[in-house]
Amino acid sequence: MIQHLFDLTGKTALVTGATHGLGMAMAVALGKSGAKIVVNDISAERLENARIEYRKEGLDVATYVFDVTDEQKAEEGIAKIEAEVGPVDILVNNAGIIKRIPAVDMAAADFRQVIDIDLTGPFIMAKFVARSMIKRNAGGKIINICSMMSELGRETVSAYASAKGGLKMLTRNLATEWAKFNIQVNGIGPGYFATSQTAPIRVDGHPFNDFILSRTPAGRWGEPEDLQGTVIFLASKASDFVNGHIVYVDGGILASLGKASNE
Ligand code: NAP
Ligand code: GCO
Repeated sequence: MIQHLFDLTGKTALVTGATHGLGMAMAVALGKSGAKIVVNDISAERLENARIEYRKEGLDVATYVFDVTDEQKAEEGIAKIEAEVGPVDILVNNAGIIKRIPAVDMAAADFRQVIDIDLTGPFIMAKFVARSMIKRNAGGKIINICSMMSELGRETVSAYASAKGGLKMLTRNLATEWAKFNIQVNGIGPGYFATSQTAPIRVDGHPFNDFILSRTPAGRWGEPEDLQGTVIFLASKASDFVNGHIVYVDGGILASLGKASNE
């Protein structure tokens, strides 16, 4: 059956920052497609709470707490996962933060922290996972969670846009470097999604909420479940000849100039 192209049975998928939000939705999709799920986060408490939520979805996940920006802890964490759960076949670099601060007011330390978590962290994780894939001659899938800000700027998110723009190019570069090892490195670029990260700008009546509803041709915020088909595609055999591609799941934002306010 053609569905075998999307079957992840026997695979192990590691999703960073997946105690809620987009990461959890993607991890659930990969788990329901047959993969063994490993969830990372920076908070042991949120990992424990998330385990309960995953169980409600019928998934018994493994959890590992470490900071993706800490190279030694990340290397140790991945080694522990591979020893206790099994080799990582699929990595989803989902962990990320945003700081909404006007550039003229942003401290370099704040800028650096966003770059560290949103760009350096994915590099660190991809490096150690790919090192193992290459050593095992196993191939694999690496999926980086990019953003509309990989393509567009907007006020107050200079660090985040720089990180996510860099993550698009890191995706293309690693795809180039590792394709010969049968490792496909791609990205997902979500539009504007209803999660805790966007909660402050999504409240009813908030000007940005109204803006996004008019700027998105689909006329709604994305729901985390809207990413599930795309992450299964990029994690499965179905994308074995897809390299360095960012799949934008944005309700049409990047396709559209937008509409006049009186339309
Ligand atoms: P979120 O709710 O803020 O979740 C981010 C997750 O990353 C949290 O679980 C957080 O852990 C974890 N995290 C933060 N720093 C970490 C670190 N150093 N090491 C390990 N984990 C860390 O965000 P989201 O809305 O689900 O977004 C997930 C990803 O999609 C992010 O990369 C974001 O930039 C991207 N994205 C989001 C949207 C959107 O509209 N929501 C659109 C495009 C792209 P704690 O909660 O324990 O701190
Ligand atoms: C913002 C939002 C966005 C989304 C996402 C869009 O403040 O503009 O948080 O950055 O999180 O990245 O794709």
